[in-house]
Amino acid sequence: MGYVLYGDAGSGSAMVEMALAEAGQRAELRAVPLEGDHQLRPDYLAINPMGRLPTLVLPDGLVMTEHLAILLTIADHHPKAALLPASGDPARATALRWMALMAGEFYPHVTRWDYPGRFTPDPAAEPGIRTRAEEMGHDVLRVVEAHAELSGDPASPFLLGARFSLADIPLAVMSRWCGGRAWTPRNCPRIETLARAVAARPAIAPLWERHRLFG
Ligand SMILES: N[C@@H](CCC(=O)N[C@@H](CS)C(=O)NCC(=O)O)C(=O)O
Repeated sequence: MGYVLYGDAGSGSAMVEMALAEAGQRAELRAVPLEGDHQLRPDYLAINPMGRLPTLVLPDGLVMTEHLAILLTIADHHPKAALLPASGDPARATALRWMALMAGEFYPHVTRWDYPGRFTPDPAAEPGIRTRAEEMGHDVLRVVEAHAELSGDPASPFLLGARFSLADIPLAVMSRWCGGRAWTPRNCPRIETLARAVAARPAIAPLWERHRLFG
């Protein structure tokens, strides 16, 4: 048995597909359309009780949820691909810092943006929740733009300079969400350079296209 990935186009499962592709791995894809809330159906909740995408089933049958844990596990399982700096390397701490920020601070705003009705009983309040989620997501990107060591130079575009790491994938993908396709190029040129460099990587380019992350 190989990897089995539950996901949907343009969702968090795109990040997992990209990480696997960088490791030279493929997954059997199982569609869980967010349209129609298939992620909340009992058969999927039995696999991922949070009702979220992605879920990755490892070749040994272990079920993994939470994209950050999944990406770190992929890096552990494929050490030859060197998807993250080695334990003890300060560059690893930098990569983990930005991965954790995107997972812990940015992703919750995506839920508010996608499902504002979960956060208020008042339908009239939903547009305001969505607007604030978008603004707060953008604030997170502004922090990365200003404080990560991003050069903005296409020759050295990544969070670790010229060295690509798994940390670049969530930043690139999430920079397209919550209105980011239009906002990020105008406001975060260094992140935009990183996103374009990630999108151009040979292993990732076809996935970036299939998940329709530009335009
Ligand atoms: N903490 C989760 C969040 C995943 C998440 O929110 N995924 C979205 C799709 S990008 C989702 O499944 N939304 C459906 C819902 O919340 O019902 C992770 O990091 O993997």
